[in-house]
Amino acid sequence: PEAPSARPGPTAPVLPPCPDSPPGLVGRLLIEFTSPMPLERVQRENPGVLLGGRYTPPDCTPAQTVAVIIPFRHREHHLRYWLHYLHPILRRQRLRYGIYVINQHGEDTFNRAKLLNVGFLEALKEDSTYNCFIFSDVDLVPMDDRNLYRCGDQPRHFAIAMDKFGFRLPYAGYFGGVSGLNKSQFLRINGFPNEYWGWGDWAGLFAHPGAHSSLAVLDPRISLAGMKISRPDIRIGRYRMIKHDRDKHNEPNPQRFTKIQNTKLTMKRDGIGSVRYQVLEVSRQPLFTNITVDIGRPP
Ligand code: UD2
Ligand code: MN
Repeated sequence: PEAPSARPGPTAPVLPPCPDSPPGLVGRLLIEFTSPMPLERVQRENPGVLLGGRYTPPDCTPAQTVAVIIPFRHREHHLRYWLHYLHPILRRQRLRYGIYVINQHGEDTFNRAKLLNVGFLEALKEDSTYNCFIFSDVDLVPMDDRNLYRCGDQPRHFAIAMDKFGFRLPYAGYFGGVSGLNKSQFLRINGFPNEYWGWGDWAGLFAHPGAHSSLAVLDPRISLAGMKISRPDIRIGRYRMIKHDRDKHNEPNPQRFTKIQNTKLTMKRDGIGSVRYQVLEVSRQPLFTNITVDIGRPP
């Protein structure tokens, strides 16, 4: 019989720290989105994941506790693929983690960045030991498990080589898709803006092709805070995005370019320190925690 090693107490063995490079990673992965993915199957395949989508390695003590935050509305079929692929990857990476799906209530304009702010605060309410926050689109799956979902001494950009961009970085300051900051980095940039409604938020302002060069400093919050983006090797940071049309109520925001230029003026007052919202429901599902939230609507 197994020893109750997970239970705290005077007799619980102290597990060694998790290794920097986890053994048992497989490298390049085959990722495809052809046949539908029933949630029951994903649950069956991930018995070690605890209620709410929590996981702790059984054989070592990780240095960080990672909250994965997913902005969400009406993408259930994408979420099932995401859970199917990501749980085994994160497990192999020997992470202590939790999955938070931040579901925007209602049909007003979508606001990805504000949902991410909500995710940061709500994850910390669930577990104050979270010290690494990874913000991921629901439709992005890494193609290589050596792309470690951890935080470092600079903000980390994970999704650097996407199939839809020909597996290249679309432009130098690109920080979209999947990115991670530790708690102090996140607070240093005052989180994300709450005022970018619609498509083209802070993290992905690559909106018009050809304008990339003029938008090369796209994450002014990070550079204004004196930090630099860290990235994996281009051969490892590869991703597949599930093909999709633009959602309803997520139209490109025509003010996105002027807004980003004003970041220097607005970032102190608009961010994690000023986010207003109302949590409508927290529900712990077998593979993730769903937090449904009313974030209001654009003025
Ligand atoms: C790009 C960026 C994304 C973000 C966005 C601009 C990449 C790979 N991704 O994504 O990070 O900067 O541009 O806002 O560069 N979502 C819902 N329901 C909705 C609308 C959005 O769940 O109705 C969520 C979902 O997690 C989705 C994410 O928001 O993956 C980004 O929206 P998108 O996938 O429509 O935008 P996309 O692919 O152009
Ligand atoms: Mn997408």
